[in-house]
This record gives sequence, structure tokens and C-alpha cells, in this order.
Amino acid sequence: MSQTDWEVSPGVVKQAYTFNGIVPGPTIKVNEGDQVRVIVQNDLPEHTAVHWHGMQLPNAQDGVPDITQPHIMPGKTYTYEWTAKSTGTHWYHSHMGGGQVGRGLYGALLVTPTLGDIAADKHYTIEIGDGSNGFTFNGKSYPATVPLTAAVNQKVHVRLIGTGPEMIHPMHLHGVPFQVVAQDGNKLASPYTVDTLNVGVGQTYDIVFQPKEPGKWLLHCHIFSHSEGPNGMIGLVTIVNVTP
Ligand SMILES: [Cu+2]
Repeated sequence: MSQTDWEVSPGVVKQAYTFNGIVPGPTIKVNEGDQVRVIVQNDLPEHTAVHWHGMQLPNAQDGVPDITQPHIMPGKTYTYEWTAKSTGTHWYHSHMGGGQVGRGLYGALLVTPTLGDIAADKHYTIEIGDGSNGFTFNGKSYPATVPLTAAVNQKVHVRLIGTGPEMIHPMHLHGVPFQVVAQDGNKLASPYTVDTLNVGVGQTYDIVFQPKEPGKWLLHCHIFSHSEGPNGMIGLVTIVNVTP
């Protein structure tokens, strides 16, 4: 973990806190039952700890400073080790104040179930942020957000992760409704179909959809001040580029 200059959109540079120099931190993707070991080196100017959100693990690995472990002081390292039991879409984050999370100390934690992942042609992850880096998808604000791409009728799977640290974002897709198939890593017995889904801080949702028409379709937060400015779209917006 270190302090890093991070460009969220062209010309807009934030003093971020990062895992491995990037926002979000690297996606950790493992299989159910894998042994996971993460060595955290704290090169920040302040103390911290890392929580494995949604993981069923031994208390000593839970990453809550003062409660389950000592603070990781600046210049020190700490090793976490646990077995991946909880499957699906989860995330990890600093557990030392929302300020650290808002500056970029979070990342996706994806555990593929032994019985197989959600079937789709395309898989994407969108980590929604609203801290001091601004309104970001995967650490970038529109127009710097990375578009999703798919062909008509392809099945697109998007993992939505609300990293906060402060707000609920109603995520809205243009063109077709989407199906909510899992929440917080747990597959839903009865998936449901909506146009807009509130994603709260700490929540994850897996959604799937099949574009029906080619073109540039928006996927965005529907709170207008998070996604539209006087000169057009900003912040929590990405494009789904659908080819014929
Ligand atoms: Cu929003």
C-alpha cells in the first residue's frame, strides 16, 4: 500500500492510496477451497489493516485493527492467510476509516465456486466509488471509464460492488432490463428483473443482460449529480458498446 498520484479523468489527478499502485487494487480471483495468503506492506504515512469483506474466515484474519489484530504501522508488513470458503463476488478494503477506502484502498475478491461460475459470454466488474477520488467506476470518472463491449444477444455478466464509502447508487442500464442473479456472493433462488438497482455501500450484486440492439448504451448511476453535469455525462457513467 502506498500513496500514489492517480488520474481519475483527463487532467484530474488525485492523491490516492493504492494497493500495488492502482485503483481499485488488483482483483484477487481464486477458486473455492484455495488457500489464500496476502502479504500487506504498509508504505502509507498512516496505520491500517485489511478486511476480507464477505469471507467466512478465522477471526484473527478478519482485519479489524484493535479488535482482531494490531494496527499495521507505517513501514510494517502483515500476512493474512485463510481458505476461500465463501464463493461469488466479494471485495477487500482497508478497515481503518472510510477515508482510506475513499482514497482507493479496495479491490474485488472473486471466489469461483466448485460447481462453476455464472455462465456468460462476457464478464465485467464495476467497483463503484464516491470518496475523495470523486465519483468513479473502477477508479475512473467518465469519460475515462472503460467501456463494456458485447455483441447483440451475447450474455453479459457484470459484478457490481458498492465500495462507497458513503452513498447508495441506483444503477441503471439503458436498452434492456437486467436480471439480478446474486447478492453479496449468494446466488438468488429467484432471480428478478429490473431497470435500476440500488447498490449500497458494502453490497455486491451480480447482474446479467442480453443487449438486443447495437449502439452505445449507458450504464450509470441515476442520481443526476453523480452522472450528469451542465456539459454532459460525468462521473458514474460507462458505455456498453454493442456490436451487431
Ligand atoms: Cu450515485
